[in-house]
Amino acid sequence: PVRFHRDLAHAGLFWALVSRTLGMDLSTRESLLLKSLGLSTKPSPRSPAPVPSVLWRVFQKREIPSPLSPGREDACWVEEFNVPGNIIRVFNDQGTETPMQASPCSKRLYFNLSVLEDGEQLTMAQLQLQFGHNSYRAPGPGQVFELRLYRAPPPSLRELPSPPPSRRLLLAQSFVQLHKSLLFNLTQVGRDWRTQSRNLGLVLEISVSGRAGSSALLGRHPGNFCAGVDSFLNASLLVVSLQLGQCKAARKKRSSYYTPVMPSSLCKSRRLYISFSDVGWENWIIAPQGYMANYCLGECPFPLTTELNSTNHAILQTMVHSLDPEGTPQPCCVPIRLSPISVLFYDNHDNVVLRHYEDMVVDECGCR
Ligand SMILES: *[C@@H]1O[C@H](CO)[C@@H](O)[C@H](O)[C@H]1NC(C)=O
Ligand SMILES: *[C@@H]1O[C@H](CO)[C@@H](O)[C@H](O)[C@H]1NC(C)=O
Ligand SMILES: *[C@@H]1O[C@H](CO)[C@@H](O)[C@H](O)[C@H]1NC(C)=O
Ligand SMILES: CC(=O)N[C@H]1CO[C@H](CO)[C@@H](O)[C@@H]1O
Repeated sequence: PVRFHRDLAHAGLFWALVSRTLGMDLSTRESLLLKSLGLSTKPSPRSPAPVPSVLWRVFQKREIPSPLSPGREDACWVEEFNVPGNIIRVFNDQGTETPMQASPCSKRLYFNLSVLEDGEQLTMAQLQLQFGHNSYRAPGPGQVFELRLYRAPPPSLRELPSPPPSRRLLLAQSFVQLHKSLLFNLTQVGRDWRTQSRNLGLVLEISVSGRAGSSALLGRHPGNFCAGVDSFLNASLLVVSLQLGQCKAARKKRSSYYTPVMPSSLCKSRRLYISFSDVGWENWIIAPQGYMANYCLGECPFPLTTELNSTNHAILQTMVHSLDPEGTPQPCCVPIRLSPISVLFYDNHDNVVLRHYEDMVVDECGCR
């Protein structure tokens, strides 16, 4: 007999394997699987951005836990940023249709956070501005770049004589050069976008000021500079969130990736490698390419021994089964200890996501 825990991702995978034999059609199987991974449809990235190096770092650290901190591995804590979380998304700027405007150079930024589910708690949001050149130096001596970030104002109605639209300054900072990459803490803004359900985006302004006079614009060709900055500027928002229901207490990582192969019909964990390309997911799952998921199979015969990790109930059930094989089934061989994995993938909007999934690997089986 097979029992399903449909809220478990692993059960989703197991269900897919079993349903193959039950003749369930492919699309139903696949949508069950995707649902258990928190996705509505199968992503098909159109113009996927490169995976940010910070996500590779977090992913690799989870794959190969540091020997310096054994046992300190907590799936719902992101060590790199020192915040709670089990999902990390990198949103690409979608405000690119509006080109950079001159005088002062300004650019609209927009990040669509609506993919965050209601149960997710946003624990961090960080804006990253990347400049293509290693640095832009301010045009004159004593001059600096002034970078201002505003919440975008609501769109003005054309019929009314427009008062200057109200926009709120979030931060203002000066830089002697615009470095390769600048990071800004937008955690509060990200939270507001979610709770007030009104995300109008941001306005980024870059100007030059300093000794040469506050009105000094960007050199002799402000327009050119702005066009240049637009083509050399990429904005993205890294968001960490925590889905409480999917967090279990920290515990030890599985000790080995494989279970010994011993011919036996008794209940135990069997090796099963799930390859994401076998299920046709290789174009949106970035890493891993597959993993050792394992499964439980075997008899739970009378008399049950302690090796079979049986409960008192299971022991009684085998006794009744031995007396009445027709009326009472044997106990089931089921997972009793599962461990998590992390998956790096593109979601339905080409954002890069690193998500931690509980209960993806069978570590131990038992008769229940
Ligand atoms: C944000 O994404 C959702 C789908 O997740 C979509 O329905 C919505 O229209 C998007 N909003 C904007 C302003 O693009
Ligand atoms: C911006 O992103 C595009 C697309 O991923 C990439 O080709 C380009 O090199 C990036 N530019 C910078 C300045 O990082
Ligand atoms: C970022 O901002 C949030 C909310 O204002 C604050 O709680 C958090 O400590 C800040 N993080 C850093 C690294 O400064
Ligand atoms: C949870 C538990 O009791 N696990 C045990 C199941 O059986 C194996 C094999 O005897 C033990 O190693 C586990 O500790």
